[in-house]
Amino acid sequence: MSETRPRVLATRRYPPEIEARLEREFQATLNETDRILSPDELVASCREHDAVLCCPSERFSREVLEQVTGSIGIVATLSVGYEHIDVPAARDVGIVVTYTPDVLTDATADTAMLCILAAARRGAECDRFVRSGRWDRWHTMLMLGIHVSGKRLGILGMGRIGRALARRARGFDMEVHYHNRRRLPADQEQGATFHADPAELLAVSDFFSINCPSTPETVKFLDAERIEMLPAGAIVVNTARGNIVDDEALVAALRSGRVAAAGLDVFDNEPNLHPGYLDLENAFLLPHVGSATHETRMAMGATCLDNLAAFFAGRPCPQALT
Ligand code: 8YV
Repeated sequence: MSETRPRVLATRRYPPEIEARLEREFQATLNETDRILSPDELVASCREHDAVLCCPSERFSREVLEQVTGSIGIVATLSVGYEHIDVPAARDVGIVVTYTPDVLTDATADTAMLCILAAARRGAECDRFVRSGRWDRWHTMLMLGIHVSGKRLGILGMGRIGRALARRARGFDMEVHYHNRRRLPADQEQGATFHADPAELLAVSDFFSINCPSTPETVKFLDAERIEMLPAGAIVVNTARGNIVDDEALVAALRSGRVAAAGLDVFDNEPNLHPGYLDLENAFLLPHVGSATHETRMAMGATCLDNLAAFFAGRPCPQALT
């Protein structure tokens, strides 16, 4: 009997449990080497499949979507960010797009808190110091950092992750301020102060955390001019997308001390980040691990597979963007 299960292209390696379920439920094409497909390879491969499970490493531009629409019915991205997919174009050509909100909120907010604490208390620098063998005695001025409790945290983007970070920050006795496209209702604001003008948020942010999506409006938001609006010696945290920061400007501000420290999980053009960050002791750098816990990655994979299953069963996809 010929195989009738839908053909799903997995563009990257996914956790073994997720790939096993993919193979049980679908005719899956796995990417054993995890090599990132070129746009041409992506189109060619998509044309032989009914669905694609992807990551932000694959760009589904209008051009790509228009070429694959005859075969691919659904693009399920293992991410909450979807700037790599032209969603209006997908809608135009009738391709369903699903993503993975909610399940990664806590892990990503934890990572933002990690960045706040590590940047303020010189986490990575202390670790490097101990390992280097240079720690010969304790003294009163050893590795003094910046106090977190009582400080003002400015959050740019008060969506699910921004709000989860605000909850954590309140536990550290921080005063929460935010800017968002829309002011939140009081039950979601939980006492945080709304600033309609982002410049006002910057001016009060002892700690400034980027938690908004990358959109044409937010790309290079934190540039030299806006860095100047921060209080002197502020700390910058980014767990959203690298291109929201102007790296040249942030590197210069970290060098001069205008910005005291930064905690960064994401970078423009990652993994080829601006080389200026690499020799800065006051930059705490992570390799885009915001959602990287076993539990969260499993939940993200399960969300993608549930959406694929719903699509092929003719049911509405629970996390559809189109
Ligand atoms: C993931 C992310 O690391 O969800 C997102 O938008 O950036 C991260 O959670 C990445 O998407 C893995 O595919």
